[in-house]
Amino acid sequence: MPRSPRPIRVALVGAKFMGRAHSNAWRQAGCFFDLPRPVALHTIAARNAAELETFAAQWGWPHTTTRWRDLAEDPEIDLVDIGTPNDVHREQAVAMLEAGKHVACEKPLAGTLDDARAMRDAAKRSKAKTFVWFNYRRCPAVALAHELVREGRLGDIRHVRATYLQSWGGPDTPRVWRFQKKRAGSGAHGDLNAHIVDMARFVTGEEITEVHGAVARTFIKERPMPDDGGPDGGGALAGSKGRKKPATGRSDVDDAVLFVASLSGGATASFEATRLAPGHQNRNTLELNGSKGSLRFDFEDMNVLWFHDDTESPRTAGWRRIMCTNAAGGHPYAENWWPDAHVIGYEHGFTNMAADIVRVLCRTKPVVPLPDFADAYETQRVLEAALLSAKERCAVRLREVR
Ligand code: SOE
Repeated sequence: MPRSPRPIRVALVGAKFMGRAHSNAWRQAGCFFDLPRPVALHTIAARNAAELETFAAQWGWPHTTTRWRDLAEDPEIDLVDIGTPNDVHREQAVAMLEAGKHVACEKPLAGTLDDARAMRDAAKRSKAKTFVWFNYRRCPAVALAHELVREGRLGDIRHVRATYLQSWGGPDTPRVWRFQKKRAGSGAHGDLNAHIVDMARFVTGEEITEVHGAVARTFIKERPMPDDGGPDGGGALAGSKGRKKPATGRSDVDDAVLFVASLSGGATASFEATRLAPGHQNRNTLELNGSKGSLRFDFEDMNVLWFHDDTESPRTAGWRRIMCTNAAGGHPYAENWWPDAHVIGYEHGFTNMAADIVRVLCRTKPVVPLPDFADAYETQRVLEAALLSAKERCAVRLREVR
């Protein structure tokens, strides 16, 4: 009877929104993917002891600790997954890398470029592997876009148009950590532009070379303090409708950042992130126009990729709506989920990513490339260049931001 391979034992720091998304992903990966080694949920670490026990029981974490440093000292843990606010990514990731643990960290890599650089350098010094949860790369439609560009179906890329429009940041939303510069580093910019900058780099395979101009806005400067007694208040998207009116606190981060840039292949690019676009709940969109065609993606219709093949005769050319769920058609991840057009959702991108992390740890190929700390650092440089451009009201070349 062949011995079953030793499981990859995972620990997770953080039991809020990303704690749920990641717990689900680690639990589901082995169910929907035929992986070289199984995943074992080992320990969940979070600050609030009462919440922790409930979370552990609900999600099946056998061990708990309120001291995240315990994870570095536990020889039974192979990978530590960091799902905490941006300001503690560096401390936690560096400690785990120095203890020889593999690290998967939520995006953005960090709240500041300095912290991100320290994380990148710690990863360089370590033999362990690193990953950053840019989960939208693993929407099948985005992964297909990546493949089509690589196959040359768009030709030379001329324009990238990316937006990430949300609307949860209204005046009733409490001053959770995402509205505190010292915790988050920036607001919608680091939270949302991080995703679309990564997607643009991933799908085009090119780097941003210059930010020509950026504008940052904080429309709501005072927010109700979270009334749950904790320093961070409710989850990321918690509203406060109906709550008693607590004191207010200053929001010192952007509610929106827009910027225009150039890509290394010569394309123009525009990026817009906001938490104040009523009518758009999680509208993460990307459009590419190339010399041979165009493609566009909208996360709010996440199973579909629109493709226009401009080499077709004008008699039949037009936007093609590709439902990216066809296993026989080789759509990324389609064979792991449901029959054609039995669509998948937000959480499946995380499960796809957990499966690809296991594949990389077992030295097998992920379906599409996974961002490590060095890759995510390139996105962080772009975020920093845009903030500099907005602050100094000038163009910023990426070579000036190291
Ligand atoms: C809040 O803006 C948020 O939860 C982001 O932090 C996530 O990365 C995004 O996937 C959904 O919205």
